[in-house]
Amino acid sequence: MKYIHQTISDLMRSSPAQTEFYQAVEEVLNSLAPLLEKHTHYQQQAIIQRIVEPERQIMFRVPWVDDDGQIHVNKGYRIEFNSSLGPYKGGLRFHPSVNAGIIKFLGFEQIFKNALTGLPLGGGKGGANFDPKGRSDGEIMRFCQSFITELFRHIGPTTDVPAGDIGVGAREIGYMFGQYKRLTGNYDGVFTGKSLLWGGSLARKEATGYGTVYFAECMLKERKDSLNGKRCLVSGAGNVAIYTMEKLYQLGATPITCSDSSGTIYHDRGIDLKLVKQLKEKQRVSLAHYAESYPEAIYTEAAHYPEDGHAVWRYRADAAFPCATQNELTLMDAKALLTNDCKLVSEGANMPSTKAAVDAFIDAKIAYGPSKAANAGGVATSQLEMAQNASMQKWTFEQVDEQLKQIMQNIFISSSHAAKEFGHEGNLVLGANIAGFRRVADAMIEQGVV
Ligand code: NDP
Ligand code: 2IT
Repeated sequence: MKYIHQTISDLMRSSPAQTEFYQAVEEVLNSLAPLLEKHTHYQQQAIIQRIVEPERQIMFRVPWVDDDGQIHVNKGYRIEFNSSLGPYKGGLRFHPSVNAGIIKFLGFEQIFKNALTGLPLGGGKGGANFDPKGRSDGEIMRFCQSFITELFRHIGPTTDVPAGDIGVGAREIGYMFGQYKRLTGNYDGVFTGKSLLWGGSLARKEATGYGTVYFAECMLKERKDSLNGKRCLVSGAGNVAIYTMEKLYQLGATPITCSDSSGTIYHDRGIDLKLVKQLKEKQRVSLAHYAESYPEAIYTEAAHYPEDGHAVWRYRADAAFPCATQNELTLMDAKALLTNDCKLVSEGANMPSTKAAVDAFIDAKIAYGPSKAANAGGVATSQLEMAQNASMQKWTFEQVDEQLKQIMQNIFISSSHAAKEFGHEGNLVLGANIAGFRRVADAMIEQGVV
Protein backbone atom coordinates (compact mmCIF):
# COMPACT_ATOMS: atom_id res chain seq x y z
CA MET A 1 0.00 0.00 0.00
CA LYS A 2 1.11 3.52 -0.82
CA TYR A 3 1.08 4.87 2.73
CA ILE A 4 3.61 2.21 3.82
CA HIS A 5 6.23 3.29 1.26
CA GLN A 6 5.47 6.92 1.98
CA THR A 7 5.91 6.47 5.74
CA ILE A 8 9.17 4.55 5.38
CA SER A 9 10.63 7.02 2.88
CA ASP A 10 9.62 9.95 5.12
CA LEU A 11 11.34 8.24 8.05
CA MET A 12 14.46 7.56 6.00
CA ARG A 13 14.68 11.25 5.26
CA SER A 14 13.82 12.57 8.74
CA SER A 15 15.61 9.84 10.76
CA PRO A 16 18.47 8.62 8.55
CA ALA A 17 20.48 5.42 9.04
CA GLN A 18 18.06 3.65 11.41
CA THR A 19 17.81 0.33 9.56
CA GLU A 20 16.41 -1.77 12.39
CA PHE A 21 13.78 0.89 13.10
CA TYR A 22 12.59 0.87 9.49
CA GLN A 23 12.49 -2.95 9.60
CA ALA A 24 10.24 -2.92 12.69
CA VAL A 25 7.98 -0.19 11.29
CA GLU A 26 7.63 -1.94 7.93
CA GLU A 27 6.57 -5.21 9.54
CA VAL A 28 3.90 -3.52 11.65
CA LEU A 29 2.57 -1.37 8.79
CA ASN A 30 2.40 -4.34 6.40
CA SER A 31 0.34 -6.25 8.96
CA LEU A 32 -2.07 -3.37 9.42
CA ALA A 33 -3.16 -3.13 5.78
CA PRO A 34 -6.40 -5.15 6.22
CA LEU A 35 -7.35 -3.20 9.36
CA LEU A 36 -6.69 0.21 7.84
CA GLU A 37 -8.62 -0.65 4.69
CA LYS A 38 -11.66 -1.67 6.73
CA HIS A 39 -11.50 1.13 9.31
CA THR A 40 -10.57 4.32 7.49
CA HIS A 41 -10.78 6.57 10.58
CA TYR A 42 -7.26 5.49 11.63
CA GLN A 43 -5.89 7.14 8.50
CA GLN A 44 -8.13 10.21 8.89
CA GLN A 45 -6.70 10.61 12.39
CA ALA A 46 -3.12 10.32 11.01
CA ILE A 47 -2.44 7.56 13.53
CA ILE A 48 0.38 6.02 11.47
CA GLN A 49 2.25 9.32 11.16
CA ARG A 50 1.80 9.95 14.89
CA ILE A 51 2.65 6.46 16.12
CA VAL A 52 6.02 6.18 14.31
CA GLU A 53 7.23 9.41 15.92
CA PRO A 54 8.42 9.10 19.55
CA GLU A 55 6.75 11.49 21.99
CA ARG A 56 10.20 12.38 23.32
CA GLN A 57 13.82 11.31 22.72
CA ILE A 58 16.43 11.92 25.38
CA MET A 59 20.09 11.58 24.38
CA PHE A 60 22.90 12.39 26.74
CA ARG A 61 26.58 12.13 27.52
CA VAL A 62 27.69 9.48 30.02
CA PRO A 63 31.22 10.24 31.23
CA TRP A 64 32.93 7.84 33.63
CA VAL A 65 36.37 6.92 34.96
CA ASP A 66 37.81 3.40 34.71
CA ASP A 67 39.92 1.61 37.33
CA ASP A 68 43.13 2.99 35.78
CA GLY A 69 41.92 6.58 36.00
CA GLN A 70 41.16 6.83 32.27
CA ILE A 71 38.13 8.89 31.26
CA HIS A 72 35.53 7.37 28.91
CA VAL A 73 32.44 8.86 27.29
CA ASN A 74 29.41 6.89 26.14
CA LYS A 75 26.12 7.86 24.54
CA GLY A 76 23.01 7.40 26.71
CA TYR A 77 19.44 7.14 25.40
CA ARG A 78 15.87 7.00 26.62
CA ILE A 79 13.20 7.03 23.96
CA GLU A 80 9.77 7.75 25.45
CA PHE A 81 7.76 6.47 22.55
CA ASN A 82 4.09 6.31 23.46
CA SER A 83 2.21 6.95 26.71
CA SER A 84 -1.38 6.49 25.60
CA LEU A 85 -1.88 3.32 27.64
CA GLY A 86 0.24 4.12 30.69
CA PRO A 87 3.67 5.29 31.85
CA TYR A 88 6.52 4.62 29.42
CA LYS A 89 7.78 1.11 30.14
CA GLY A 90 10.68 -0.84 28.70
CA GLY A 91 14.21 -1.98 29.35
CA LEU A 92 17.68 -0.47 29.19
CA ARG A 93 20.32 -2.10 26.99
CA PHE A 94 24.06 -1.72 27.57
CA HIS A 95 25.88 -3.08 24.52
CA PRO A 96 28.50 -1.60 22.16
CA SER A 97 26.11 -1.95 19.20
CA VAL A 98 23.53 0.42 20.73
CA ASN A 99 22.62 3.50 18.68
CA ALA A 100 19.52 5.65 18.22
CA GLY A 101 18.08 3.32 15.55
CA ILE A 102 18.40 0.22 17.75
CA ILE A 103 16.76 1.92 20.72
CA LYS A 104 14.00 3.27 18.46
CA PHE A 105 13.22 -0.15 17.01
CA LEU A 106 13.08 -1.61 20.50
CA GLY A 107 10.89 1.25 21.75
CA PHE A 108 8.55 0.95 18.78
CA GLU A 109 8.12 -2.81 19.31
CA GLN A 110 7.60 -2.21 23.02
CA ILE A 111 4.48 -0.05 22.37
CA PHE A 112 2.58 -2.93 20.77
CA LYS A 113 4.03 -5.64 23.02
CA ASN A 114 2.93 -3.74 26.10
CA ALA A 115 -0.51 -3.14 24.58
CA LEU A 116 -0.87 -6.87 23.92
CA THR A 117 -0.43 -7.66 27.63
CA GLY A 118 -3.72 -5.84 28.28
CA LEU A 119 -2.04 -3.95 31.13
CA PRO A 120 -1.75 -0.16 31.60
CA LEU A 121 1.71 0.26 30.06
CA GLY A 122 3.07 2.78 27.58
CA GLY A 123 6.16 2.00 25.50
CA GLY A 124 9.76 3.17 25.84
CA LYS A 125 13.33 1.92 25.69
CA GLY A 126 16.79 3.15 26.56
CA GLY A 127 20.40 2.21 27.00
CA ALA A 128 23.95 3.10 26.15
CA ASN A 129 26.68 2.03 23.73
CA PHE A 130 28.67 0.89 26.78
CA ASP A 131 30.44 -2.49 26.68
CA PRO A 132 30.24 -4.11 30.12
CA LYS A 133 32.51 -7.01 29.05
CA GLY A 134 35.69 -7.21 31.11
CA ARG A 135 34.67 -4.29 33.34
CA SER A 136 35.10 -4.55 37.12
CA ASP A 137 32.20 -4.22 39.54
CA GLY A 138 33.43 -0.74 40.46
CA GLU A 139 33.48 0.35 36.82
CA ILE A 140 29.95 -0.96 36.26
CA MET A 141 28.78 0.91 39.37
CA ARG A 142 30.36 4.19 38.29
CA PHE A 143 28.94 3.86 34.80
CA CYS A 144 25.42 3.19 36.17
CA GLN A 145 25.71 6.16 38.54
CA SER A 146 26.76 8.49 35.75
CA PHE A 147 23.97 7.21 33.50
CA ILE A 148 21.32 7.88 36.18
CA THR A 149 22.79 11.25 37.14
CA GLU A 150 21.30 12.44 33.86
CA LEU A 151 18.34 10.10 33.44
CA PHE A 152 16.88 10.48 36.97
CA ARG A 153 15.07 13.71 36.06
CA HIS A 154 13.12 11.99 33.29
CA ILE A 155 11.90 8.85 35.09
CA GLY A 156 9.47 8.07 37.91
CA PRO A 157 7.00 5.39 39.04
CA THR A 158 4.07 7.03 37.19
CA THR A 159 6.02 8.57 34.28
CA ASP A 160 8.71 6.22 32.97
CA VAL A 161 9.79 2.90 34.52
CA PRO A 162 12.95 1.31 33.08
CA ALA A 163 14.02 -2.35 33.52
CA GLY A 164 16.74 -4.67 32.22
CA ASP A 165 17.63 -5.85 28.73
CA ILE A 166 20.94 -7.01 27.19
CA GLY A 167 23.78 -6.18 29.58
CA VAL A 168 21.44 -4.93 32.31
CA GLY A 169 20.36 -7.28 35.08
CA ALA A 170 19.72 -7.09 38.83
CA ARG A 171 23.25 -5.83 39.56
CA GLU A 172 22.94 -2.83 37.24
CA ILE A 173 19.35 -2.10 38.35
CA GLY A 174 20.67 -2.04 41.95
CA TYR A 175 23.36 0.54 41.18
CA MET A 176 20.94 2.68 39.15
CA PHE A 177 18.26 2.57 41.85
CA GLY A 178 20.82 3.52 44.51
CA GLN A 179 21.84 6.62 42.56
CA TYR A 180 18.21 7.54 41.75
CA LYS A 181 17.33 7.32 45.46
CA ARG A 182 20.32 9.42 46.41
CA LEU A 183 19.42 12.14 43.91
CA THR A 184 15.66 12.24 44.48
CA GLY A 185 15.27 11.01 48.05
CA ASN A 186 12.46 8.77 46.79
CA TYR A 187 12.15 5.09 47.60
CA ASP A 188 9.66 4.12 44.93
CA GLY A 189 9.00 1.60 42.18
CA VAL A 190 10.88 3.48 39.48
CA PHE A 191 12.63 0.36 38.16
CA THR A 192 11.52 -3.22 37.71
CA GLY A 193 13.71 -6.29 37.80
CA LYS A 194 14.87 -5.23 41.27
CA SER A 195 16.51 -7.56 43.77
CA LEU A 196 14.18 -9.70 45.86
CA LEU A 197 15.74 -8.11 48.96
CA TRP A 198 14.29 -4.66 48.22
CA GLY A 199 11.14 -4.47 46.13
CA GLY A 200 11.67 -7.00 43.35
CA SER A 201 8.97 -9.46 42.37
CA LEU A 202 9.33 -13.21 42.60
CA ALA A 203 9.34 -14.74 39.10
CA ARG A 204 10.36 -11.50 37.29
CA LYS A 205 13.83 -12.93 36.60
CA GLU A 206 12.27 -16.06 35.12
CA ALA A 207 9.33 -14.35 33.41
CA THR A 208 10.54 -13.63 29.87
CA GLY A 209 11.94 -17.12 29.30
CA TYR A 210 9.04 -18.89 31.02
CA GLY A 211 6.56 -16.76 29.07
CA THR A 212 8.19 -17.60 25.74
CA VAL A 213 7.79 -21.29 26.54
CA TYR A 214 4.18 -20.83 27.75
CA PHE A 215 3.47 -19.11 24.44
CA ALA A 216 5.02 -22.06 22.58
CA GLU A 217 2.82 -24.44 24.61
CA CYS A 218 -0.28 -22.42 23.57
CA MET A 219 0.68 -22.66 19.89
CA LEU A 220 1.27 -26.41 20.16
CA LYS A 221 -1.89 -27.05 22.17
CA GLU A 222 -3.94 -25.59 19.35
CA ARG A 223 -2.22 -28.08 17.05
CA LYS A 224 -3.07 -30.90 19.52
CA ASP A 225 0.59 -31.25 20.41
CA SER A 226 2.83 -30.34 23.37
CA LEU A 227 6.47 -29.67 24.24
CA ASN A 228 6.83 -32.95 26.07
CA GLY A 229 9.64 -34.98 24.47
CA LYS A 230 10.63 -32.21 22.01
CA ARG A 231 14.27 -31.42 21.24
CA CYS A 232 14.86 -27.68 21.18
CA LEU A 233 17.46 -25.24 19.87
CA VAL A 234 18.01 -22.21 22.08
CA SER A 235 20.29 -19.28 21.25
CA GLY A 236 21.78 -16.91 23.80
CA ALA A 237 22.93 -17.77 27.31
CA GLY A 238 21.66 -14.74 29.19
CA ASN A 239 18.56 -14.06 31.24
CA VAL A 240 16.00 -14.99 28.58
CA ALA A 241 17.83 -18.07 27.26
CA ILE A 242 18.52 -19.52 30.71
CA TYR A 243 14.90 -19.38 31.90
CA THR A 244 13.63 -20.57 28.53
CA MET A 245 15.80 -23.68 29.00
CA GLU A 246 14.64 -24.08 32.61
CA LYS A 247 10.95 -24.08 31.63
CA LEU A 248 11.62 -26.40 28.68
CA TYR A 249 13.10 -28.97 31.06
CA GLN A 250 10.14 -28.53 33.43
CA LEU A 251 7.73 -29.31 30.59
CA GLY A 252 9.60 -32.45 29.50
CA ALA A 253 11.48 -30.94 26.54
CA THR A 254 15.27 -30.98 26.03
CA PRO A 255 17.29 -27.90 25.06
CA ILE A 256 20.30 -29.15 23.08
CA THR A 257 22.01 -25.85 22.20
CA CYS A 258 22.74 -22.44 23.64
CA SER A 259 25.11 -19.69 22.49
CA ASP A 260 26.79 -16.43 23.37
CA SER A 261 28.81 -13.82 21.52
CA SER A 262 31.82 -16.15 21.47
CA GLY A 263 30.15 -19.30 20.11
CA THR A 264 27.60 -22.12 20.23
CA ILE A 265 27.37 -25.22 22.41
CA TYR A 266 25.62 -28.33 21.10
CA HIS A 267 25.12 -31.01 23.71
CA ASP A 268 23.22 -33.99 22.40
CA ARG A 269 22.08 -35.30 25.78
CA GLY A 270 20.79 -31.85 26.82
CA ILE A 271 22.41 -28.63 28.04
CA ASP A 272 23.63 -28.75 31.66
CA LEU A 273 21.68 -25.73 32.86
CA LYS A 274 23.35 -25.61 36.26
CA LEU A 275 26.71 -25.23 34.55
CA VAL A 276 25.42 -22.50 32.20
CA LYS A 277 24.03 -20.57 35.19
CA GLN A 278 27.37 -20.93 36.96
CA LEU A 279 29.35 -19.70 33.91
CA LYS A 280 27.05 -16.87 32.81
CA GLU A 281 25.22 -15.66 35.95
CA LYS A 282 28.03 -16.07 38.49
CA GLN A 283 31.40 -16.15 36.74
CA ARG A 284 30.33 -14.02 33.72
CA VAL A 285 32.69 -15.93 31.40
CA SER A 286 32.38 -17.30 27.86
CA LEU A 287 30.55 -20.53 26.99
CA ALA A 288 33.86 -21.86 25.65
CA HIS A 289 34.39 -23.07 29.25
CA TYR A 290 31.36 -25.37 28.97
CA ALA A 291 33.30 -27.73 26.74
CA GLU A 292 36.00 -28.09 29.44
CA SER A 293 33.46 -29.95 31.59
CA TYR A 294 31.89 -31.91 28.73
CA PRO A 295 34.38 -33.07 26.08
CA GLU A 296 31.51 -34.70 24.13
CA ALA A 297 29.71 -31.35 23.71
CA ILE A 298 30.47 -29.56 20.42
CA TYR A 299 31.67 -25.97 20.69
CA THR A 300 31.58 -23.85 17.50
CA GLU A 301 33.13 -20.40 17.55
CA ALA A 302 30.78 -17.55 16.66
CA ALA A 303 31.92 -16.75 13.13
CA HIS A 304 31.45 -20.27 11.77
CA TYR A 305 28.91 -19.27 9.11
CA PRO A 306 29.91 -15.66 8.57
CA GLU A 307 27.89 -15.10 5.39
CA ASP A 308 25.13 -17.61 5.70
CA GLY A 309 23.90 -17.49 9.26
CA HIS A 310 24.59 -19.08 12.59
CA ALA A 311 25.77 -22.47 13.81
CA VAL A 312 23.08 -22.67 16.49
CA TRP A 313 20.30 -23.16 13.90
CA ARG A 314 22.04 -25.95 11.99
CA TYR A 315 21.07 -28.90 14.20
CA ARG A 316 18.06 -31.18 13.78
CA ALA A 317 15.37 -30.30 16.31
CA ASP A 318 11.60 -29.95 16.74
CA ALA A 319 11.57 -26.36 17.95
CA ALA A 320 13.70 -23.21 18.03
CA PHE A 321 13.85 -20.43 20.64
CA PRO A 322 15.97 -17.45 19.52
CA CYS A 323 16.88 -15.65 22.76
CA ALA A 324 20.01 -13.59 21.98
CA THR A 325 19.53 -10.51 19.81
CA GLN A 326 17.95 -8.91 16.70
CA ASN A 327 18.44 -10.43 13.24
CA GLU A 328 20.29 -13.45 14.62
CA LEU A 329 18.20 -15.83 12.48
CA THR A 330 18.55 -15.30 8.73
CA LEU A 331 16.78 -16.77 5.70
CA MET A 332 19.54 -19.40 5.38
CA ASP A 333 18.99 -20.32 9.02
CA ALA A 334 15.21 -20.50 8.52
CA LYS A 335 15.68 -22.79 5.52
CA ALA A 336 18.02 -25.01 7.54
CA LEU A 337 15.47 -25.22 10.36
CA LEU A 338 12.63 -26.08 8.00
CA THR A 339 14.73 -28.69 6.15
CA ASN A 340 15.53 -30.22 9.54
CA ASP A 341 11.80 -30.51 10.29
CA CYS A 342 11.55 -27.76 12.87
CA LYS A 343 7.84 -27.20 13.56
CA LEU A 344 7.89 -24.29 15.99
CA VAL A 345 9.72 -21.00 16.54
CA SER A 346 8.98 -18.93 19.65
CA GLU A 347 10.98 -15.70 19.94
CA GLY A 348 12.44 -14.74 23.31
CA ALA A 349 14.68 -12.03 21.85
CA ASN A 350 13.34 -8.87 20.19
CA MET A 351 13.04 -9.18 16.38
CA PRO A 352 15.55 -12.07 16.20
CA SER A 353 14.41 -13.24 12.75
CA THR A 354 15.10 -11.21 9.62
CA LYS A 355 12.11 -10.27 7.45
CA ALA A 356 12.97 -13.00 4.93
CA ALA A 357 13.19 -15.59 7.71
CA VAL A 358 9.78 -14.56 9.09
CA ASP A 359 8.25 -14.85 5.60
CA ALA A 360 9.72 -18.36 5.27
CA PHE A 361 8.11 -19.44 8.57
CA ILE A 362 4.74 -17.96 7.63
CA ASP A 363 4.83 -19.58 4.18
CA ALA A 364 5.73 -22.95 5.70
CA LYS A 365 2.78 -22.55 8.14
CA ILE A 366 4.80 -23.73 11.11
CA ALA A 367 3.88 -22.46 14.58
CA TYR A 368 5.63 -19.09 14.67
CA GLY A 369 5.39 -16.84 17.74
CA PRO A 370 6.70 -13.34 16.92
CA SER A 371 8.70 -11.59 19.60
CA LYS A 372 6.24 -8.91 20.58
CA ALA A 373 3.76 -11.62 21.52
CA ALA A 374 6.05 -14.45 22.65
CA ASN A 375 8.41 -12.45 24.88
CA ALA A 376 5.82 -10.13 26.45
CA GLY A 377 5.91 -12.13 29.69
CA GLY A 378 8.89 -10.12 30.92
CA VAL A 379 7.27 -6.73 30.72
CA ALA A 380 3.93 -8.13 31.89
CA THR A 381 5.61 -9.39 35.06
CA SER A 382 7.30 -6.01 35.41
CA GLN A 383 3.80 -4.56 35.66
CA LEU A 384 3.01 -7.14 38.35
CA GLU A 385 6.12 -5.89 40.17
CA MET A 386 4.84 -2.29 39.84
CA ALA A 387 1.45 -3.36 41.21
CA GLN A 388 3.09 -5.02 44.23
CA ASN A 389 5.27 -1.94 44.87
CA ALA A 390 2.32 0.46 44.62
CA SER A 391 0.16 -1.58 47.00
CA MET A 392 3.08 -2.52 49.32
CA GLN A 393 2.34 -6.21 48.86
CA LYS A 394 4.50 -9.22 48.11
CA TRP A 395 2.96 -12.05 46.13
CA THR A 396 4.21 -15.65 46.11
CA PHE A 397 6.12 -17.14 43.17
CA GLU A 398 3.07 -19.25 42.34
CA GLN A 399 0.72 -16.24 42.32
CA VAL A 400 2.94 -14.33 39.90
CA ASP A 401 3.67 -17.36 37.71
CA GLU A 402 -0.04 -18.17 37.45
CA GLN A 403 -0.82 -14.62 36.29
CA LEU A 404 2.06 -14.77 33.81
CA LYS A 405 0.69 -17.99 32.34
CA GLN A 406 -2.78 -16.45 32.04
CA ILE A 407 -1.42 -13.31 30.35
CA MET A 408 0.51 -15.40 27.79
CA GLN A 409 -2.65 -17.37 27.02
CA ASN A 410 -4.60 -14.13 26.59
CA ILE A 411 -1.96 -12.75 24.21
CA PHE A 412 -2.12 -15.95 22.18
CA ILE A 413 -5.92 -15.79 22.06
CA SER A 414 -6.15 -12.11 21.12
CA SER A 415 -3.46 -12.46 18.43
CA SER A 416 -5.11 -15.60 16.99
CA HIS A 417 -8.55 -13.96 16.98
CA ALA A 418 -7.30 -10.83 15.23
CA ALA A 419 -5.55 -12.95 12.58
CA LYS A 420 -8.75 -14.89 11.96
CA GLU A 421 -10.93 -11.75 11.95
CA PHE A 422 -8.86 -10.31 9.10
CA GLY A 423 -8.70 -13.50 7.05
CA HIS A 424 -5.18 -14.69 7.93
CA GLU A 425 -5.88 -17.52 10.35
CA GLY A 426 -2.74 -18.76 12.08
CA ASN A 427 -0.61 -15.74 11.10
CA LEU A 428 0.35 -14.46 14.54
CA VAL A 429 2.57 -11.71 13.11
CA LEU A 430 -0.45 -10.07 11.55
CA GLY A 431 -2.66 -10.92 14.53
CA ALA A 432 -0.30 -9.58 17.21
CA ASN A 433 0.38 -6.37 15.27
CA ILE A 434 -3.32 -5.68 14.70
CA ALA A 435 -4.37 -6.55 18.27
CA GLY A 436 -1.61 -4.41 19.80
CA PHE A 437 -2.04 -1.50 17.39
CA ARG A 438 -5.82 -1.34 17.79
CA ARG A 439 -5.61 -0.86 21.56
CA VAL A 440 -3.00 1.92 21.29
CA ALA A 441 -4.64 3.67 18.33
CA ASP A 442 -8.10 3.70 19.95
CA ALA A 443 -6.62 5.22 23.13
CA MET A 444 -4.76 7.83 21.07
CA ILE A 445 -7.95 8.86 19.29
CA GLU A 446 -9.86 9.19 22.59
CA GLN A 447 -7.06 11.33 24.03
CA GLY A 448 -7.06 13.79 21.15
CA VAL A 449 -4.25 15.19 19.03
CA VAL A 450 -1.46 15.39 21.62
P1 NDP B 1 21.50 -10.87 28.45
O1 NDP B 1 22.48 -9.79 28.41
O2 NDP B 1 21.17 -11.50 29.76
O3 NDP B 1 21.92 -12.04 27.46
C1 NDP B 1 22.13 -11.81 26.10
C2 NDP B 1 22.71 -13.06 25.49
O4 NDP B 1 22.76 -12.93 24.08
C3 NDP B 1 24.14 -13.32 25.94
O5 NDP B 1 24.37 -14.69 25.94
C4 NDP B 1 24.96 -12.61 24.87
O6 NDP B 1 26.26 -13.13 24.73
C5 NDP B 1 24.12 -12.89 23.64
N1 NDP B 1 24.26 -11.78 22.69
C6 NDP B 1 23.85 -10.50 22.86
N2 NDP B 1 24.14 -9.74 21.80
C7 NDP B 1 24.76 -10.55 20.95
C8 NDP B 1 25.30 -10.36 19.66
N3 NDP B 1 25.26 -9.16 19.04
N4 NDP B 1 25.86 -11.45 19.06
C9 NDP B 1 25.88 -12.66 19.69
N5 NDP B 1 25.39 -12.89 20.91
C10 NDP B 1 24.83 -11.86 21.52
O7 NDP B 1 20.16 -10.27 27.78
P2 NDP B 1 18.68 -10.85 27.83
O8 NDP B 1 18.68 -12.32 27.95
O9 NDP B 1 17.93 -10.04 28.82
O10 NDP B 1 18.13 -10.42 26.40
C11 NDP B 1 18.19 -11.28 25.26
C12 NDP B 1 17.16 -10.84 24.24
O11 NDP B 1 15.86 -10.89 24.83
C13 NDP B 1 17.31 -9.41 23.72
O12 NDP B 1 16.86 -9.36 22.38
C14 NDP B 1 16.34 -8.62 24.59
O13 NDP B 1 15.92 -7.43 23.96
C15 NDP B 1 15.21 -9.62 24.69
N6 NDP B 1 14.27 -9.46 25.81
C16 NDP B 1 14.69 -9.40 27.10
C17 NDP B 1 13.78 -9.28 28.13
C18 NDP B 1 14.19 -9.29 29.55
O14 NDP B 1 13.30 -9.27 30.40
N7 NDP B 1 15.45 -9.33 29.89
C19 NDP B 1 12.33 -9.18 27.85
C20 NDP B 1 11.99 -9.34 26.46
C21 NDP B 1 12.94 -9.47 25.49
P3 NDP B 1 27.42 -12.76 25.80
O15 NDP B 1 27.08 -13.53 27.05
O16 NDP B 1 28.67 -13.22 25.17
O17 NDP B 1 27.34 -11.29 26.00
O1 2IT C 1 12.10 -6.08 25.75
C1 2IT C 1 11.50 -6.13 26.84
O2 2IT C 1 10.28 -6.35 26.90
C2 2IT C 1 12.28 -5.96 28.06
N1 2IT C 1 13.50 -5.83 27.99
C3 2IT C 1 11.60 -5.94 29.39
C4 2IT C 1 10.98 -4.60 29.64
C5 2IT C 1 10.43 -4.39 31.03
O3 2IT C 1 10.08 -3.24 31.29
O4 2IT C 1 10.33 -5.32 31.83
